[in-house]
Amino acid sequence: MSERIFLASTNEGKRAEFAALLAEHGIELGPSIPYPEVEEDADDYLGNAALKAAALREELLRRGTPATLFADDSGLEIDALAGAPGVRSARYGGLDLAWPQRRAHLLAALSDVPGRRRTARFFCALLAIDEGGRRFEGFGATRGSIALVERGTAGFGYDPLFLPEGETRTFAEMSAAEKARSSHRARALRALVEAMRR
Ligand code: ITT
Repeated sequence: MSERIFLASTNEGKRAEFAALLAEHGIELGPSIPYPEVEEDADDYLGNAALKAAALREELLRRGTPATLFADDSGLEIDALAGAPGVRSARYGGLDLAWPQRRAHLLAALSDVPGRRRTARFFCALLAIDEGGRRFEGFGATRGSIALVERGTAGFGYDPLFLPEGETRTFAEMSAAEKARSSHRARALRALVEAMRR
């Protein structure tokens, strides 16, 4: 596969994680290329990743610079909320909420749910398109639970609330390298790179 890959994402947290994760596979993350805003209205993660990847591919073709690229669609699935917020994780509680408010909204939704019933998983779907238009997929999940209060300042999004299984610290209390050891994103990327190198 190409040793450089472009990412279709507006999320700086994801971009930072991918730069480090890709380097472990000997792949460079290409610079951020703005692409027209995508309405992520697919029913599932892979469908939304495909919409973002297609938008960036179109932009690269329009510029006359086709290249291998990929997109990430991910989310937090909470068992006590029947899998919500899931594919709607970025919009949970309303599009205009700042992240501290969104996390507070989630904690409020779980206020009656005791620790042992706060099980959850992070899920990540990746879709890549190479220069020739071939598509590749990779999926990854990490099981854990939702903390009673938020803790930590590292990472992004729901990280201060997520306790990976077997850990006493949230993802936001870990270094990037520690999170990468068990993250849904690291697992999905491993599967994607394997599929592309097969
Ligand atoms: P792009 O679509 O532009 O990539 P986004 O933030 O909208 O950025 P998603 O549509 O995939 O991304 O939404 C997934 C949300 O789930 C995202 O906003 C995060 O807040 C959350 N999420 C996904 N992975 C996470 C992680 O590793 N840590 C914390 N939160 C995560």
